[in-house]
Amino acid sequence: MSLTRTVLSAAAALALMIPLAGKEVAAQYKAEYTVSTVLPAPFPWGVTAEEWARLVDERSEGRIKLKVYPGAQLVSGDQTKELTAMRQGIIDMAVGSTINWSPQIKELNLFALPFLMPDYAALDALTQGPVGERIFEIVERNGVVPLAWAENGFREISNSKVDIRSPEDMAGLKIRVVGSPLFLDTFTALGANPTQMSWADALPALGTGAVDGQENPLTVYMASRLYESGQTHVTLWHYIADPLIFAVNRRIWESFSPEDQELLRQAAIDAGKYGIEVARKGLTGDDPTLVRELEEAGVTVTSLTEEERAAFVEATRPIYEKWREEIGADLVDLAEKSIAERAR
Ligand code: X2X
Repeated sequence: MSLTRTVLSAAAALALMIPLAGKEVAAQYKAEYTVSTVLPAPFPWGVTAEEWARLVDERSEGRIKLKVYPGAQLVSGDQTKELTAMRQGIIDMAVGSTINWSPQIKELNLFALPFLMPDYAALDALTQGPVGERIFEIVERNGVVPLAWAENGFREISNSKVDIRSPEDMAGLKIRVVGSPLFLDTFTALGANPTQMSWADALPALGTGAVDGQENPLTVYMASRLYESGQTHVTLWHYIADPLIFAVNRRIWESFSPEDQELLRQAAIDAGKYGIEVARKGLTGDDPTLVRELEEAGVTVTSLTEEERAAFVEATRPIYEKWREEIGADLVDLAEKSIAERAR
């Protein structure tokens, strides 16, 4: 009897499964996947994420829908919680900055080592070379699946008080930084007074003068119109650059068919390439339009001579050495080697 019942229920289960198995795999997919970013379009970061969503929609013929949630709103603006939330499945996907994920993945501090990367070729040598591969393995070990690189950009410093040409000029300046310990070390070593806050809190703090300055790519400075918040002194010191990583929660990733995984990955690679072009537009030697626009907006733009730059490098060297150990000397060595051998 009990055997019959078992057989019957097994048959019933099988009968239930058949229509499922016959259906499109897509039926198991979510109607929409959340994609977290900090900055929205028209910032290059938001543009990059939107392009990913557009490509995925187009290439899947509407089967897979990604929806971008900027402002780190899925973690109430607390951008340094984004990775953890994605790992836990509160967020499905993200296009995230290495800075914001570095409190959880210490190796990502590599990109925030002061004056490690002198130019775009150096940044590319890291993300597109063995360092990038190793970092993706580490990210994957940390519970999310990385797909491709994009870019926020080289971070320049602005403030409301002085033209910064030397670390001495930064004495006592209250500078807003992201909530990542390496930034506190760097700005303290430079004699400034760093204060950690999210980007959401930074804008009002700059507006009221509660803080004197901030550091972000010029694209971010311009799109946020920081010159209207009294940030009229900008120094182009290119001290660090933050790449962006496209990533997916592991369980969500595994729910996709291999073909759709490939579709998502290729769309991320293509959106990343496009996003990097957008992030660099107007900021290269061939096309310095963005720098001109800053000057036209009444901003004093300071470029450093080799000697002036050297003083900043020297002042931050102990921090670089301290963090070499934190990040892992092997990885930093590999990065230095990749940069020394970069194609130019
Ligand atoms: O908070 C910042 O400075 C920003 C927008 O650049 C990042 O999310 C790293």
